[in-house]
Amino acid sequence: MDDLKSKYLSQIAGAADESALETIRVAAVGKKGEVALKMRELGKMTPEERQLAGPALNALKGEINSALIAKKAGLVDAALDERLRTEWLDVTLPSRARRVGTLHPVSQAQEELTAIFAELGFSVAEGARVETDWYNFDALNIPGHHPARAEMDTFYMHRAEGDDRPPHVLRTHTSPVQIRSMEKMGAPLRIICPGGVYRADYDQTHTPMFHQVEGLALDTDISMANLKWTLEEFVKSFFELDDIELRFRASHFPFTEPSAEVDIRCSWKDGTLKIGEGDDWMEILGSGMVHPKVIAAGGIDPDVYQGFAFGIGIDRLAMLKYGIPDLRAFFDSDLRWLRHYGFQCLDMPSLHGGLSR
Ligand code: 2NM
Repeated sequence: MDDLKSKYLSQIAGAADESALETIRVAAVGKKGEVALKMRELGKMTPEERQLAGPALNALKGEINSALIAKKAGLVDAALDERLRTEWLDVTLPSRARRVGTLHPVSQAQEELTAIFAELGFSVAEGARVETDWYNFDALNIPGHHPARAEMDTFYMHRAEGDDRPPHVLRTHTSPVQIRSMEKMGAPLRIICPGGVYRADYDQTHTPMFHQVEGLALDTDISMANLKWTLEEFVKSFFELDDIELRFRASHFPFTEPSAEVDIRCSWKDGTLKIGEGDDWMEILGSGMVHPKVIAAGGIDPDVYQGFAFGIGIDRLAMLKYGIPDLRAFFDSDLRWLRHYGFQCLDMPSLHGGLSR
């Protein structure tokens, strides 16, 4: 019995896991285990022998069972310790950036320029992309016969059969939003209107849908000087340059008088464009003092209020700032292109946080 006891207690002590322990349990104290076999021999003993062997076997069974229970508890503890050691997690670590998609360069540029103009006191106004011809053309001093209507390559929406009203158009610029804002909010007014616009034009540098931001500042004492300063501040901030030089070239738009196209100083060396220095100029936007007829169309008295306006192509700004060579790739929805040129969605640009990190 002492042999049995030392054999099983040492086996139990050496068991590596719960299944080894179970094998030992079955062999030692199971129904057909060694202790049970010994108990069956009690019947062949004399009463005196049995009186000694019976309690001794019971005690052995109890000792083995106790050892099994204690060992099992030890193994469970060890297993838990091992899990705690290997599955350890530092919950104070920053979360891992997970790519669920990227922000399109046009959206990134739009967020950046919105942050810049917000700092200059401009709020954002948005509107529908389907407009009446009045808001898209007439209110902007572009009457029906005006060549600008044809030049704009407008997309016209069909009216129902027998409906003789003029057709709706896909807006060719975001100016209709500015007219509607003048009607709604009156003057003084400082807004930018970013968004998609449409012109029937498709080649290397034109897509039928592109993005524009137009700005409008109306007050009782606005001049070209305010326009010039505002645009210089914007261009400096957007391209993150301390020194930029703008060139205002006389131009013509139906909705502004006087009008100016604005160029930025740049250089082309070895096929790479550098903005802010060099001997070249590149046109980046159109601008001017809002035509009195346009102010009146917005329901505001042009004898009291005057203002400046400007229009910039967001897609081209994005190409220039992020070094994207091909405009048409902007609208291909190619995931590899988006992963390459896209921005992290949660990195919202701000002047204090940095525009494009
Ligand atoms: C440009 C150039 C010059 C412009 C005018 C207006 C409005 F609605 F206020 F009259 N918004 N934007 C404007 C002026 C746009 O784009 C090249």
